Amino acid sequence: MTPVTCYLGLGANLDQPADQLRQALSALEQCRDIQLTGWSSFYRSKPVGPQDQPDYVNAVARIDTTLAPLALLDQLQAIEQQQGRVRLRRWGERTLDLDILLYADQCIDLPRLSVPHIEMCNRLFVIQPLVELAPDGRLPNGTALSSILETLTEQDQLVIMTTPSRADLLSPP
Ligand code: PH2
Ligand code: MG
Ligand code: MG
Repeated sequence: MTPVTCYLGLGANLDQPADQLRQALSALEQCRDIQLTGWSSFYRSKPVGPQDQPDYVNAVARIDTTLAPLALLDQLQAIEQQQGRVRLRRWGERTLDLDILLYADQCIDLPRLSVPHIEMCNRLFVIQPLVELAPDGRLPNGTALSSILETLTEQDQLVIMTTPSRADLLSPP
């Protein structure tokens, strides 16, 4: 299979969340069937959903992969488990969340997987890093990602954090 380009959402708010994201990038880089071709800045964001939980760290990664969508999802869930994923409640705190945002220009509607990610267009913490990484990107229906960003101005601003370089992925912090 020829590799396709995908965008992944990364989020964490437990157990040193920035380090959870750094470790997740490192794990992606080490997958045989995945090439990590870039990632956005790390952003600190206020929780969407229950407010009695810590702030999140969010980012978006770009990969090229030969994995089919569900095989990619299996791989991402394996990384979540390796990093001891804890998920206490819906919209609640978690050690690591890896979501497939975009898979080439495909629309996927399966019980386990909806792509484009169902909530992404409503969430500044997804769209801002995504536009940073893919300023000219579009949804499969042709909508420009930058035009979605303009609709999310009323949400709490994100704070840019220190972001690992490729060299940082290999060495512990
Ligand atoms: N993830 C959630 C619920 N709320 N809020 C922010 N800011 N970032 C997230 O990644 C997030 C959230 C559950 O997936
Ligand atoms: Mg999520
Ligand atoms: Mg998820």
